[in-house]
Amino acid sequence: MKSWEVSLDATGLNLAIVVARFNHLICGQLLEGALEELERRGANPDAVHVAWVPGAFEIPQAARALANTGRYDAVIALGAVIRGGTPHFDYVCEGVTDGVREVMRDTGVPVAFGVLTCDDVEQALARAGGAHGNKGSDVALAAIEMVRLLAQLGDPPGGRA
Ligand code: INI
Repeated sequence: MKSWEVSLDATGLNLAIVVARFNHLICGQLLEGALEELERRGANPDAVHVAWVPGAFEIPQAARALANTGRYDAVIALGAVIRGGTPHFDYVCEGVTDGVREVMRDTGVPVAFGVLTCDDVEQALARAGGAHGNKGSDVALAAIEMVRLLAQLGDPPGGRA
């Protein structure tokens, strides 16, 4: 059995981050986590471009536009949807998850999904630099991993026998 060995080095990558302003405190912390992780992994800060959008529902449209430029190896989507008393939560969650999946399917550009879907602000804060870590940092790693993996899949793992 052989597996592809994937580096988590972000050196030389061009990355776009789409981040929602809605629930700004939480999203700001997700963004900070993602930027710190990318820098730790060797990304050039000038090669990381951030697009703010009003809310999570708008993330897929911006992610698609960025992916279609052909300039970015991956897009990182960051947002926080918090359950209220109406079905709005479900529609926003469905819109952003379906939308991001369609962008990946249609463009082939990896889009890391860092949109929190939580019952309350406490759950979201715990995942935006609190007790459960920082989802922004986690999905930054996922983006790097997918770029590196996709670049290798045309060749067999371990090189040609
Ligand atoms: N957008 C979010 O990112 N998080 C939310 O929790 C949220 N809630 O609860 O309503 C939310 N709504 C706004 C939505 O994403 C759009 O920006 C808006 O509907 C305009 O299209």
